[in-house]
Amino acid sequence: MQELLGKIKTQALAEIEKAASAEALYQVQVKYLGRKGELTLLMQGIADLPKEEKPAMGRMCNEIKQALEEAFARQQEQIDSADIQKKLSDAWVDVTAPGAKYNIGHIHPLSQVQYEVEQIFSDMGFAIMDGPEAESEYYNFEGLNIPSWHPARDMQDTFFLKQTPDKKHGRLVLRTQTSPVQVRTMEKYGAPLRIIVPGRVFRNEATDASHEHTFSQVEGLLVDRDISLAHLKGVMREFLTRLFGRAHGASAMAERTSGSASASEAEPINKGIRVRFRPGYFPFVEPGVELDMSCLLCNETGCRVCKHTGWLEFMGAGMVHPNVLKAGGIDSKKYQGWAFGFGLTRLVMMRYGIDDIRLLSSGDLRFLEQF
Ligand code: FA5
Repeated sequence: MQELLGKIKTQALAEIEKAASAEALYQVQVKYLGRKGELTLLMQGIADLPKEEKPAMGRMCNEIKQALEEAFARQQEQIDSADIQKKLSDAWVDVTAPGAKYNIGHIHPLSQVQYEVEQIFSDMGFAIMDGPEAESEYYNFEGLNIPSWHPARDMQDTFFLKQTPDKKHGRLVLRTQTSPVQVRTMEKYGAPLRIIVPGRVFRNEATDASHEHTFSQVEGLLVDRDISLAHLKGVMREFLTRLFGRAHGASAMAERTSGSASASEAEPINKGIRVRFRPGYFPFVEPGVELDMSCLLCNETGCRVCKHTGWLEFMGAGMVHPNVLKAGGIDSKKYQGWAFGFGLTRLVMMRYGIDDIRLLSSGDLRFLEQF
C-alpha cells in the first residue's frame, strides 16, 4: 500500500502540473480526491488494515492529501493569473482613440426661465417661497375669500384627493393656483412682505395650444404701508423689461424686430413686447386686473396660441382683499398689498417662440434638445 501511495502521489503531482485550464485541473482533482477518487478509496481501505499498520498508513495518506491540495491551490493561482494576462493582452487599447459619447442632460427650458425670473425678482428684493402641491381646500379657496358656495370655484376645475376631510382645513386638492402660499406666508411672517412663489398647479381642463392641465405659475405678493397698483405696474414693467429687453404699455407702440419666431430657433426672444391691463375678477383681490401680453409668436397678426386676437392672457392681479389679509393675520387698516399670479409656462412659450404648450411636458427629446 505504501508503494501504491507513493505512485499515486507522483502521478497526481505530474498531472496537476500539466493541467492548463481550470476545467482540466478540476478533472484531476475529481480523479484523486473526489468521492470515488483514487486517494479517497485508498484512505477508506485503511479501516481494513491490521491494527498496527493503521497509524503509519493514516499519517502517510494525510500527508499526501495535504501535498496534493497545496499543489492544486498553486496550480489554480497560476491558471488564474495566466487568464488575466491573456485577457489583458487580448484587450484592444488605443489611448488615442476618440472616447464614447455620453448623452448629457441639461436644464429644462421651464426651469431655465424660472431661474431667470427668480433672479430678477431677487434683485428687486423679493424672497422666493414654496408651498405644497397637495393643498387644503382652506388655503386654496376659503382663505382666499372663495367660500364653498362661491361660483368662482367653477373658474378653476379642481382635482380632489380621496381622503377624509380635515375638520379645520377641509379636503385635499391639487392646488389650482399658487395663491394659497399668500395666506401661508402672511401667517408665518406677517407684514411687511415681498415674495414670489414659483410652482406647479393643476386644473381638470381640456388642453389646447395654450392650455395644459399641469402648468407652472409664479405668484407675487407685496404687503406694506401705502401700497397701490402703481407699484405693481412699475414692478411688472421692470420685470418684463429685464426679461425681454423692452416692455411697453398699451398706449406706446413697441419697436419690434421682424421675422417670425419658431421653436426650431430656440433662441430667447429679446424684443419689445406690449402689455395691457384690463379689469379682471378674482375674489381675493379688489380691484382686480388682468395683464395680457402681445403675442410674440405671430407678431400680433393672430395665431392658434393667442386665439387669433394678437394678445395672450398672462397674469391675474389686484389689491389684496381685506378678508385675505385678515386670514393671514394682518391688519388691513395698517397695511395694503397687491398680488399677482402669472403663467410661467406661457412665459416660456413667448421667451422661446414655442407654439404649443403641450410640447413642454411631452418629454420629446427632439424638442428638448433644442434648448
Ligand atoms: C389665477 O390663477 C389667480 N390665482 C391669479 C391671481 C393671483 C390673481 C393673485 C390675483 C391675485 P388665472 O386662472 O387667470 O388666475 O391664471 C393665471 C395665469 O395662469 C393666466 O393668466 C395664464 O397665464 C395661466 N394659466 C391659466 N390657466 C392655464 C392653463 N390651463 N394652462 C396654462 N396656463 C394657464
